[in-house]
Amino acid sequence: MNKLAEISKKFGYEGRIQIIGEGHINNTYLVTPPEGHKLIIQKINRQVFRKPEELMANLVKILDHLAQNKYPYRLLRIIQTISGEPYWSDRTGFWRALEYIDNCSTLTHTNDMRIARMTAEAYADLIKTLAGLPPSAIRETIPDFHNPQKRFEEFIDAVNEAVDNRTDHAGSLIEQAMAFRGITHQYAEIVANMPLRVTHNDTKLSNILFGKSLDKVVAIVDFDTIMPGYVMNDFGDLARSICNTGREDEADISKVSFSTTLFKAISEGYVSTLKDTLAPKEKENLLFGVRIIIYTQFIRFLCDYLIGDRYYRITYPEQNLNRANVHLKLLLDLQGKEDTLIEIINEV
Ligand code: GN1
Ligand code: MG
Repeated sequence: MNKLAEISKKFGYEGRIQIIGEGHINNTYLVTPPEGHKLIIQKINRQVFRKPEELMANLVKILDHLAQNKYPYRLLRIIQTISGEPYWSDRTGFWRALEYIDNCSTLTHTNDMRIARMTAEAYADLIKTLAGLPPSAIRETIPDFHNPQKRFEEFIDAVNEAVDNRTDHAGSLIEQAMAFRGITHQYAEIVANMPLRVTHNDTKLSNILFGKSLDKVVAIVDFDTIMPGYVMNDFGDLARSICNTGREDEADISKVSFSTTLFKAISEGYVSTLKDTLAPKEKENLLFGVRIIIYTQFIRFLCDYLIGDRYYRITYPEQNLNRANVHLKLLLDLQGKEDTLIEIINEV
């Protein structure tokens, strides 16, 4: 029996197994039995999530909290192994299973204001419902995940340890990453007295399950990086994902720009949902969150390209270079549109 079928059996499921999802880190499979419910099995990447047991303990707490606090979307139920464990761990890896929510659509990209707004409202609803869960109750699944200063240090190491002739190839990107470095100091000042709360930390469009006809949000998925964080980072990553007029790894850079109309849609959705939840300092720095997350993602992709693609899954050789390039373009475009964006965010 092949390994995946064997793992699936540990959770009491047998059936057709296929790879699904858009994730860059974990491996996700769908098990379709001849009849009855389908199952998701995931192999957690232990290089990235060093303590998957803590990740699972977080997940249990988060799901419980949401279930008990009128969370308006469906939750992914954890499916235990037949011997009643919340996961299966062996020589081949750390495996967990989740209930599959059928009849949904996912998107990696949109130019529809309604979808942008719905997505923003959903991620804002999550923040709102998690507001009652103390950050100290949740472990950091990846330490310094959104710490731009740490990311910058990693980037400098990557420049020094770069493989092949990748520093030549990425010369102008490296220069730009250095030129924007001041933003990491600004971040440190801003977060010095910013409230910590429990945040999602990976608020991209593809982590939303919509109804088949894209009429509503059914569920938010990928709770693995839910941990103590700053709301501006969630808003920033949402903007990075939704407002990009191109794909995350767009090779034709002329297709990439930061859409102010989509920004207006997500700002309205996010702020209207959270107006009574957020502190003034959190509201004031939402736009800074966009800048810092786009910068951080830029150097994270660049870093991985330089060290030889060891972190993110790639499907073709220069994908991480493309991803970095896209984020630099977004950062530059954002700079040019700063006044309009300030106006939009102040208005909402
Ligand atoms: C990774 O694996 P996935 O696709 O859920 C990454 C996020 C990035 C995202 C970019 C643990 O998320 O931080 O924003 O790629 N997750 C981790 O698409 O590094
Ligand atoms: Mg993720």
